Amino acid sequence: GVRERTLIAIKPDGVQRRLVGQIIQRFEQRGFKLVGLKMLQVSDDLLSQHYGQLRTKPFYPGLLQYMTSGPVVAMVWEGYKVIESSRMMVGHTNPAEAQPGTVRGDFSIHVSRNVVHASDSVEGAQREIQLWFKGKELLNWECCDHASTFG
Ligand code: YYY
Ligand code: MG
Repeated sequence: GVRERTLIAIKPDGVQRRLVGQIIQRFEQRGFKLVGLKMLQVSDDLLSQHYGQLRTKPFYPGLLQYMTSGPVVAMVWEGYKVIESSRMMVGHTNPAEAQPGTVRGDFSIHVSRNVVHASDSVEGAQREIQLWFKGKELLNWECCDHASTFG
């Protein structure tokens, strides 16, 4: 829907490689609305809930180590079909298979350092947003060109 929301997180490699600005720019430019933003050191507890379904995968220990190796920039973006659109903007999980023009296709070569997270479904997005953000950290706002904001 129009008010759909998704969790986008710039992973430690994205922060360390100074890609935060370029990634945010892509979502602003597309026309999505930023409704939540914070930088955090992710805890093992948060990660094990976030990636719970991957617990039995061989790459899981490495994934946890990577995701806790430095700060992450977590964001909630809102807009029409933002979940599907942002998955396309982020690109294939494995950067070697990601199209040029996607974040992973432009900035990454390996699945273990794929720069960014994006929720993959309506249910997943709701679950992840609740996990990463408190309700009061998400802000509703209207653009300065919206009639309701005119004085
Ligand atoms: O949603 P997405 O990030 O594109 O992929 P997932 O299948 O949810 O896996 C989450 C995360 O796990 C992925 O972004 C990198 C890591 N990973 C990995 O290190 N090696 C794999 N073979 C698959 C996933
Ligand atoms: Mg996923």
